[in-house]
Amino acid sequence: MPCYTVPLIVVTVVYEGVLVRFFVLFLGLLLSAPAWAGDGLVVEGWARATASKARTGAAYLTIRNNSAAAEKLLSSSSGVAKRAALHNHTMAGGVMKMRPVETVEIPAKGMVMMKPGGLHIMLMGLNTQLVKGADLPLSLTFEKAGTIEVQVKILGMGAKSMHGHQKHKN
Ligand SMILES: [Cu+2]
Repeated sequence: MPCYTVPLIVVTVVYEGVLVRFFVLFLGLLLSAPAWAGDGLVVEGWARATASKARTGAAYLTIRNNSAAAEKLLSSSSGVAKRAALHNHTMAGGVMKMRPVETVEIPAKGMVMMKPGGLHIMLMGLNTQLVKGADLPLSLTFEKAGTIEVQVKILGMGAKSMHGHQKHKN
């Protein structure tokens, strides 16, 4: 079908950029596949890139609980930091404060989404820079699922003033 072939090539050339972008997007989707899935839990997440000398960082998880029983995130740790503590931001007297939280409950058939300004995993005593594009290893201990190892993508630094982490005391 030569009459179809020529327009097809033209269309392909014109849309090549778009196609490449779709391909990259598709790859991106593949890369952003859940960091861990099993036992009714699906864990995804990201961390924020840090400056070279930074000693603290933050990671944010989205945890889906597809089971009929509530689950609890009890603790976290990372090979690249002395501590990886569960933290939350709360408003106290009109001031945003960071507080450690004991556990993070993920309701049955529900989810928890950590995000800047809210729940996060606070990385303290970083022994390496969190470089954009690299993976951050996290070890997460759940009440029922036990300890699982995940790798989350390190994204750009974004808004630097979002957290008061610089003032954070270990
Ligand atoms: Cu924090």
